[in-house]
Amino acid sequence: MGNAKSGMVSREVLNDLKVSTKFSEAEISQWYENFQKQCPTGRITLTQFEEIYSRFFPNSDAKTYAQHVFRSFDTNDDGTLDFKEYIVALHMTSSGKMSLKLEWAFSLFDVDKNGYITKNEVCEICQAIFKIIPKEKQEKLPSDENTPEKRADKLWSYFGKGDNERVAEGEFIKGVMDNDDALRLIQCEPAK
Ligand SMILES: [Ca+2]
Repeated sequence: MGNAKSGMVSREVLNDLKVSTKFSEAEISQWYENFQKQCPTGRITLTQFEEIYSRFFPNSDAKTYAQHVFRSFDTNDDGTLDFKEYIVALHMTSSGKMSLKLEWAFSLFDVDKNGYITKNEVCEICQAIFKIIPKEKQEKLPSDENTPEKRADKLWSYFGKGDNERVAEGEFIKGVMDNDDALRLIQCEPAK
C-alpha cells in the first residue's frame, strides 16, 4: 500500500500495463518518469495531450485528432487522463494488438458515445485524420482519397449502409478487417 517511492510507477500499474500492452518494464518506467515531470499532478489535461500530439506530427495539424483520441480514452469525461489511460492511449494508437485497436477505433469514431457510428461521425473523424496528413502527402493522394469527404464516402461504403443508417461495433470491425483500404483510411496513413 503506497510503498512505491515517489517517482516510481506502482507495481500494480506496471503489471497491468505489461499485460495490456507489449511495452517492457523499462519502457513503462522511463515514460512514467517523464510523465511525472510533465504532469506532477499525475493527470494529463487535454491541452497537454494536444501538445504531445503536436510533437508527434510536427508537419501537420494534429490538434483535432488529439481531441478525439483524448475523448475516446477519457471514459469518465472528467477532462483528464491518468498515467495508465495515457499509456494505453499511446499504445493503442501506435502498436496495439489489432483486435483491441479496432475496438478502440470504434470508440474514436463514436463521437457521441452512443454505441453506434453514423456517417456524420465518420466525416468528423476523417476531417481530423486528414489534417494530420502533411500537405505534400495530401497532394499525392489518389483522386478518390484526396479530401476528407471522399475518404469518408469511401470508408462508409465498406460498411454497406445507407447514409442515414448507423454501424454497430461488430459491423465496424468486420468492415475494416475485410478491407485493407478501410484499415488504412482509419489509421491516418496515406496511400503507398
Ligand atoms: Ca455515435
